Order: sequence, then C-alpha cells, then structure tokens
Amino acid sequence: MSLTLHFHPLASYCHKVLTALYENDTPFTPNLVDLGCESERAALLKLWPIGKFPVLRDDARDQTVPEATIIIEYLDNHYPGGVRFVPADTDLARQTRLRDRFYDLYVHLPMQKLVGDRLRPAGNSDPYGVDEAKARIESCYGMIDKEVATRTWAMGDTFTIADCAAAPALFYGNIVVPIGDAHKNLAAYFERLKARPSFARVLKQAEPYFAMFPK
Ligand SMILES: N[C@@H](CCC(=O)N[C@@H](CS)C(=O)NCC(=O)O)C(=O)O
Repeated sequence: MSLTLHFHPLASYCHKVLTALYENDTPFTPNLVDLGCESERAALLKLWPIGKFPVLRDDARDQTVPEATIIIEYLDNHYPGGVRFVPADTDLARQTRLRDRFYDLYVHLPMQKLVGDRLRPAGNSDPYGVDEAKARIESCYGMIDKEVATRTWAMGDTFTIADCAAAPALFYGNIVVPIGDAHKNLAAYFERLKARPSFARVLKQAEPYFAMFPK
C-alpha cells in the first residue's frame, strides 16, 4: 500500500479527504498525528513546513501532497475509483471547483475562526472577527439553501469534491452557527451528507475525540 494519510480524526479538513478516500474504498495507511507531541509535530513539519494536516504521502510515485483539495484532485487523477470528484467536462469542472472553494473559504475558514476564538487565552478574543465570521456563515447558509432546493448534492445528482468540502464545513459550522429551521433545504442537504456512508464513517471515527472540541 503506497498511500499514507497524515491526519487527525477530529480535524475538519482531514474529514474532507477521508470522505473521498472512503467513497472509493481507496487503500491507505492512516497515520494519526498528535500535534501536542513534539516529535509527531516535527515529523509533520518535515513533510509540509506549514504544519497543517491532512498530508498525503505516496511512496510509489514519490510525492508528498498537502492541502485537502489538492489531495482529492491527486487521488482523482492517480487513484481513480467509481466516484469521480471533478467532472471531465471543463465547464462543469470549473463550477465544481468553485463550489469547493466556496465551502472552504466562506464556510470552513470562518467556522475555524469561531472555533479558534474559543481556544484563545482569556482576554485575547476577537469579538469583531467573530461577528464577521458568523455573518459570513449565515449569508452562505442562505445561498446554499437556495442552491440545494432542487439538488441532491452540491452539484446536482452526482457526489463530487464539493460535497467532500461541504460535509465537514457544515458539520462543525452547524455547531458554532446552528443551521436552524429557517434553512430547510440546507438542513435536508446536511442530513443527506451525514447519512452518506463515507461521511458517516468519518464521523463515527471522530466520535471518541469529540470531547476535545472546545465548548
Ligand atoms: N488549507 C488547508 C487547511 C488545513 C487545516 O486548517 N488543518 C487544520 C486541521 S482541520 C490543522 O492542521 N490545524 C492545526 C494547526 O493549524 O496547527 C487544507 O485545505 O488542507
């Protein structure tokens, strides 16, 4: 088995890649990285000096691939399975990548801002930034609600990289900014994501670590 995923079961961007791996039953070796352990952090930094996971290592092709989106595209290109994450059609591919960017940049990152603020030392919180992040997520919920009114998945009938991006962004997003009753189509889409076997498996594996999530 040539693929190793350096990851943590609670980490939202790792959920994105795990969902893609499980969709196609792609064989890989999981390497759980405890960033609190100096040697494990140092090993991750050696692979990717930014020090964030997920990072995929492919020994067969001698490639180290960081960044969730790039990892999924790499898997799609070099280890394709039944589910293709980026469509071959160039226009559809562009629209799919835009959805992926949308979920990462405008839902996932503001969600991380809200979670990160809970971890800041007392007296160092950023109420202005927190309000901005909440407003961004709320405006995205409105956009998504309209989009998925007539779609099963983010791009229509087919599960893509955009859904891999949406699932963890909405899962943790819903904890910090509840989806609520006002966004019925989004709420239904979120339920479909949670019921998707690949993402359900990711959440099951994260369960033992949920107590680490900052209240
Ligand atoms: N842009 C990166 C973001 C990765 C990221 O933010 N990873 C978080 C976990 S979800 C992380 O490594 N956090 C630990 C840290 O920043 O020290 C991607 O898409 O993979």
